[in-house]
Amino acid sequence: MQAELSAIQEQAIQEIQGATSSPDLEELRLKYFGKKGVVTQYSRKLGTLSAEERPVVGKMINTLRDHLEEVLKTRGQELARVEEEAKFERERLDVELPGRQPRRGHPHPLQLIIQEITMTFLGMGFSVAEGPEVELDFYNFEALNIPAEHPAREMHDSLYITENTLLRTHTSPVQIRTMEKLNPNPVRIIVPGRVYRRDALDATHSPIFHQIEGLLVDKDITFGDLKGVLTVFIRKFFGADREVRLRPSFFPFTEPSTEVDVSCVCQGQGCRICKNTGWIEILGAGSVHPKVLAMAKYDPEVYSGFAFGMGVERIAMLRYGITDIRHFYENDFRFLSQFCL
Ligand code: FA5
Repeated sequence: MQAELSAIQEQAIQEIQGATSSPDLEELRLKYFGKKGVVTQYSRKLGTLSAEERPVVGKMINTLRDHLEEVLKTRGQELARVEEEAKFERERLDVELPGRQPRRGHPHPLQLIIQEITMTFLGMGFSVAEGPEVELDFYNFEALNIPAEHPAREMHDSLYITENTLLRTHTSPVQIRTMEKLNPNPVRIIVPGRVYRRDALDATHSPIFHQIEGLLVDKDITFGDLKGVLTVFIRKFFGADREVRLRPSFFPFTEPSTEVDVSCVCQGQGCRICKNTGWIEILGAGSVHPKVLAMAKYDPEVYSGFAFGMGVERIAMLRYGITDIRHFYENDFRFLSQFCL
């Protein structure tokens, strides 16, 4: 039996030291010490031995058990260390790696233009007013001296919601709404906002675009004040060397009316931007029509004023040299990221 036990010990040590993982080692532990394990079987046989043999064999089995348990423990520790190292390697985290930067947002180029224009007028004492985009026919047309059947309604291809409500075709209705609110105080407002027209989308037209309206109403306001304010704005926005030109025009809500041109960067040499004219049209304006003042219950004998309105997209196109209005709405990151501050 001693020889048998020695053979078992030799084989068990070989197997234990050859184990390559903790589960393999556990299997070997069961093979030798489990309920039906090799060493366990020998312990059970002790009862069948004679009284002289029993202590001798019992001692041999105990020695074998102690030895194998020691070898199992040592191998178990070795494997645990190797496995832990492998786990660390697998899960290694480089805490010094620079993180992924979230992409920073920035204002849309149209917002940049609106902000810049608004700031210029705030500096001249104007304040910002707003009005609804879904507007009553009364404010969009009637109160601005554009009665039903007036040919000027055709200039604005409108999107009606009901017979009486439409998506505003310009920011001018805010003139009336603000005058109603502030009456009889003076008015000095700038109105940035979105407007809607049944225009087909092309390089210079969009069915949804932005305008900035201006309105100043007080006593003794003249056409000269309009020219002065617009000249300050244009030189600040386009450059100190720019000239301003007023051409006669027509709007039902201003009298007299004018279209305002700014001299081109080519300084009259003629270029593609100004179509070789040396001038670029940027806004419509005029003295507030007495009928419009009266509609908002300002006495035209006492009060006078001026108003102007400009298309933000067209001004942004001039400022940034953009040749197609559609770039503003397509949200192409390659385009938008050029306006990152
Ligand atoms: C008006 O809308 C007047 N309310 C402006 C005004 C206000 C005049 C106060 C006098 C006093 P007009 O229809 O011309 O005017 O439009 C003003 C500007 O909006 C145009 O000069 C142009 O720059 C811009 N615009 C007009 N239609 C479109 C469009 N479909 N897409 C982009 N911009 C447009």
